Amino acid sequence: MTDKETKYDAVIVGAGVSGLFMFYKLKNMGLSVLVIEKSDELGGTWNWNRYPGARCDIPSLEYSYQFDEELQQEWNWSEKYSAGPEILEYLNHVADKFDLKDYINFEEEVIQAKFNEDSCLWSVSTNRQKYVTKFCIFATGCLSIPNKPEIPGLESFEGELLHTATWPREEQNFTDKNVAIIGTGSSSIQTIPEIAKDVKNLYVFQRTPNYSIPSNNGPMDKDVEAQVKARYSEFRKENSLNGFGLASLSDEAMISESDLEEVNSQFEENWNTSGLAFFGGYADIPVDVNSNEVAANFVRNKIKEIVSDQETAEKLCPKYHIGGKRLCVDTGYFQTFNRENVHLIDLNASPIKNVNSNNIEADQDYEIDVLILATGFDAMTGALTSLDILGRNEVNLKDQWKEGAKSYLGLGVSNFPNLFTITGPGSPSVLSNMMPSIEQHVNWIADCIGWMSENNKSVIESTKTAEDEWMELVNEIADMTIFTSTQSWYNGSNIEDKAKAFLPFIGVPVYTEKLEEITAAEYQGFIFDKSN
Ligand code: N01
Repeated sequence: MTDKETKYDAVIVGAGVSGLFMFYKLKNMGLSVLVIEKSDELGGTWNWNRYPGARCDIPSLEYSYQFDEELQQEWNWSEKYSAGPEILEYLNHVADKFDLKDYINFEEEVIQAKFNEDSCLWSVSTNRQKYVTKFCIFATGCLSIPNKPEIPGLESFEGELLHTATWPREEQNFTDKNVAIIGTGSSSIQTIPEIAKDVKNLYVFQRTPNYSIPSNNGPMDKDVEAQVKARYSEFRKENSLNGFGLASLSDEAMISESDLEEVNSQFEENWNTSGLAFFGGYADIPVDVNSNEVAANFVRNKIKEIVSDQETAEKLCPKYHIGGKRLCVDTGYFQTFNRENVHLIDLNASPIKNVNSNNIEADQDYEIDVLILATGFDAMTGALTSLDILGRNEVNLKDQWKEGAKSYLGLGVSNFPNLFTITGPGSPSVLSNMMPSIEQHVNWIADCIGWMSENNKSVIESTKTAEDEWMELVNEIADMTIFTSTQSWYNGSNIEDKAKAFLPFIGVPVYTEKLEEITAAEYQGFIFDKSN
């Protein structure tokens, strides 16, 4: 660390989808801004998760920025759902078009951010140097800290050990190799059909099965693209009025009020067309356990139709409410279990006893060359609690959040003045289309900073009362749904020692309405220039 301290108006941590747009906004406001990025490339999620089959499960025409009309008109996606490399290409195009790259400090890692109560400035320390900034903005993502669970004997494995969330850039050659994969969440469900094509044997170690809906992906329909582009802003607006902020999730019909035969035929159509939107096909799937069970049963029956071996099919059928864990979208996942070289191992019946230099011991010994961890993330808070972020009285954010993360609107945290989080806990984030949710937060933060400047305010901070009441509301809404009844990364259940608290705000339109009300009331719940 050098003594050199460079002063900025804002430091943005992370150069993914949110960091790039945040930088664009503040740069255009004439602020001095630094972006610090750990990797040597931009792209966040899409830079790190380069496993075969990585693909966005939100349609390409929705998973894209809307802040610039020329950008959204000029970019053409090749498929209905974009693969990771194409999204990376798009983000690089955005960075080039708006001249963002030269201002990003790549391969620099933030270690500590500390608020100085006398100067009301943040000191941000990295592996290279120290910066001083008025605003500190964490654009660190909701799913960016890989979960590496303790698996007995893992350290003694001598083959190739990979994690889907830190996949190497070089192409991996699995031809004729015995490969094991632990975990069956979205990442695994996307990569298994790809990896299975080349390997000698693929051993899938499953603790909990997942519901997955076929993506029905294909080349971009040029007519659909033209129709959307002709009315892009209305299309975006309509989507933002749906519960999860996605197109075609607005059906008002209830299973509880419908004829079951009709429901099943509608499900059949949704199965063949909709992907994630399957969950929104009926308005009561997220809130009524009986209706949820009808949808869950439809998917279980599909699994049993697709998978030839009924013992395997039964193991692949989830027993919890559909949607309780993040719904997955796949390209031929269940079909892959009909291949002779793919084997499902149920960890509930026979847990992993040990990993040795070249095998995994469970119900039997599995000799392997490659072990892939597809074990997910320390979601929503991990990227913030893995750093030392010190606020007033040097309180550490990780200590303040020990009993559960609390944030006001997912944007600000009490005791942490002039610190903003993009899609933080308590905002729709992971239960919405991340792209517009990110844009909503970035626009809000930029407007707030502009408003502060116009109104001679130097320091903004949310109050503890506002934050407590907000998180109560988050939980009240969640308790009306099936989301809290399942162990998932939404509520911290996947990480030992993490507080079990439900973190996303359910309902994009309600969230937007509240955010607008609070802003119109001159940032109600925030205080400005609090004396020390
Ligand atoms: O992670 P996960 P993911 N022993 O947490 C298992 C987004 N995403 O990387 O359920 C054995 O879902 C764990 O088992 P269990 C998307 O939001 C988006 O797959 O805890 N198994 C589970 O099966 C997604 O939801 C896209 O019992 C262990 C798996 O590992 C989120 O990222 C694509 C274990 C982890 O599943 C996370 O998905 C991919 C252990 N000790 C991902 N520990 C898009 O398309 C954990 N597991 C945008």
